[in-house]
Amino acid sequence: RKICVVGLGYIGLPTAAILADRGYEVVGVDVRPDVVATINAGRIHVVEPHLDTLVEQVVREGKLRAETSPCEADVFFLCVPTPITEDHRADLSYVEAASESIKPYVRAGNLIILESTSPPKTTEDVVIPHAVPEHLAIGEDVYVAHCPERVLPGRILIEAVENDRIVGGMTPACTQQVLDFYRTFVRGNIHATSAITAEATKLVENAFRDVNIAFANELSILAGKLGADPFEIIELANHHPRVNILTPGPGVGGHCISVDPWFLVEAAPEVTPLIRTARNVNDSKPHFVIEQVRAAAASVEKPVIGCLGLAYKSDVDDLRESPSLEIVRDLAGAGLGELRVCEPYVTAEQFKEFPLSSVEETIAESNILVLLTDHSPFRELSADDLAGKHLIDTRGIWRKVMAEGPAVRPSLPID
Ligand code: SAJ
Repeated sequence: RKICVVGLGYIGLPTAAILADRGYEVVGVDVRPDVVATINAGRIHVVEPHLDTLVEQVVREGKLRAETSPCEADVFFLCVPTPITEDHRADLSYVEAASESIKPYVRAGNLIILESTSPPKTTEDVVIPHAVPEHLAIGEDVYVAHCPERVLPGRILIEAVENDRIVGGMTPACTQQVLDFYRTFVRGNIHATSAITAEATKLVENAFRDVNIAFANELSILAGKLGADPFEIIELANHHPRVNILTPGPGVGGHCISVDPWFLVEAAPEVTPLIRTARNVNDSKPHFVIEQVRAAAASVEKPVIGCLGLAYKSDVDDLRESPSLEIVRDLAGAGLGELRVCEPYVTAEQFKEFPLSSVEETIAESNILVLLTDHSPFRELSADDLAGKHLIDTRGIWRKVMAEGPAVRPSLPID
């Protein structure tokens, strides 16, 4: 079977490489010629553990090649971005363009699979009218389904194969055909449903996480007001057998959890006040962190603010929608003192917006340390490294070090 994967980003490229490794002939399509050239040279343009060696191997073996436009195939995957606009509405222009691009090549017997996280009814209202030629009947000639990706960045190659999957077809025949195909490369269970349910389920998963992180973030601000340590409260509460609170942070980033809940709000604004409020709570957390830094800077003679981490979460290099980066940008504009910026997973060539300092330089030169991303190198700092600094630890990774080590001044509560 020949497979055409449209969109070679964080989801499409691993998917294409896994399918090629399973023995399929795979053509990956991307509108960016530089991405196509990189992949055809056996290299990759995204950072994901082990993806480089897999792509190198399947390209060398001739099982994967990249093109700037689609071709005839038995199975089409759509793996393109579904961002939101400034006013939190879904931008489906990439899904529409990708669907249009395969239409001239779609034949009887083909499978069309939308993997992009999408608002309810996208498969029916966008993919089908734009991708399926009018003379072909859905569920008889072509089989169309939504099978949302559920992989965690940093573990994509494992989770793409091991995770349970949901296949939501436009008709039961569509579901069955696509499900049989996923069985050839997925080890997790595969659950059959309708397209609309699959679309909603994926969004609900990410909204669930967003709402729970919002609870932790709200709690962290509340605890500060009470003069208590939010991380201690959460640790203690989580000893209860039916309580499992997530970890507060500087806000929620990445291109999934900070985006997808808005698709549910847009679909039914009048009945989703909780989901909307959670989004707003998480989006406002960077502002709270900046106020903490402002209070600390006011208490130091010549503030040098060391910002640790720009990525949206630990041990990845991904800066998309990162609250850490948003905070550093705002601090740079706020003029509270000198700034040092440390991001060990990004090089100066990759990121030119701020000069980057090493961990050692940042610690040595700063009197205020703002922990924004819980990367491993920051977890390994000792009480001696942190001694005498104002610590604003948005992720609670230094609590134990502070409790055991020499006297350090805790971060300031905000009125
Ligand atoms: N975060 C916290 N506190 C926590 C957990 C996370 O502040 O306790 C923050 C992170 O620092 C980060 C953001 O939330 O800024 C999101 O990180 P994440 O690790 O929760 O999730 P993502 O965005 O990397 O991947 C999510 C996953 N969804 C769920 O776990 C429900 C993944 O399985 C999805 O495939 C992915 O979204 C996606 O593509 O939709």
